[in-house]
Amino acid sequence: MQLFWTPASPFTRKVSIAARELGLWDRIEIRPTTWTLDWGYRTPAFTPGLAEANPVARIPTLVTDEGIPLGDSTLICLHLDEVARPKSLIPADHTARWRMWSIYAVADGILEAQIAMRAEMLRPVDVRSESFLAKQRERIVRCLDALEADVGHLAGDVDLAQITAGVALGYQDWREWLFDFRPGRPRIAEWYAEFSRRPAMRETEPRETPTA
Ligand SMILES: N[C@@H](CCC(=O)N[C@@H](CS)C(=O)NCC(=O)O)C(=O)O
Repeated sequence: MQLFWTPASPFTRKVSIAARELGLWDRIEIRPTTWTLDWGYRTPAFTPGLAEANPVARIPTLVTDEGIPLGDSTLICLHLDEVARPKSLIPADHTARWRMWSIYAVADGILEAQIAMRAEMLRPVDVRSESFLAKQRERIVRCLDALEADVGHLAGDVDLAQITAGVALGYQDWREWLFDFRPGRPRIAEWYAEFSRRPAMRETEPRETPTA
């Protein structure tokens, strides 16, 4: 398997953690990609091979052992989970599984809002939309409040919802233009303090992506 990757992307971090938790990381060849800082508002010069594998030209993109490109982190996690069986990050029980996917979608919504904000923050200040940024911030607040209310379901064996929530909270901490999620949310603050100690979380702490 080959993974088009950067150290900054939260969607890529999700996949990188899932692969580690499933014991598959060593089976993946990493294809580092570079991104010029204008990627948020114009087509950048793509790292060779990325757009050829995935015309959407986003990361993460995984090329499976069969040569099938998968250009979406959820699909990649599903693929890795299938390859790793009997290990799994998806609960077997019907209700637990759909509870997990429900929380996963909320945490993934935070990632989408964070990356939409990142793209907007990369635009020149005079064309940046404050109302667009505020809308994303309000979405993040709603989703964080939902995670706070649902923290009891972020328990037990590690799963894809826990991983995605951990990545979302980690990104919130990393970017200085995002707010501290902890005030008023003591339960996810405590949960994250514990979850972020996992080796897979420590090994994937975000760093700036090279531009060339
Ligand atoms: N839904 C996709 C989102 C992937 C995504 O937005 N990736 C960002 C980096 S975090 C990207 O490659 N952006 C480049 C662009 O939009 O040009 C997933 O889950 O993989």
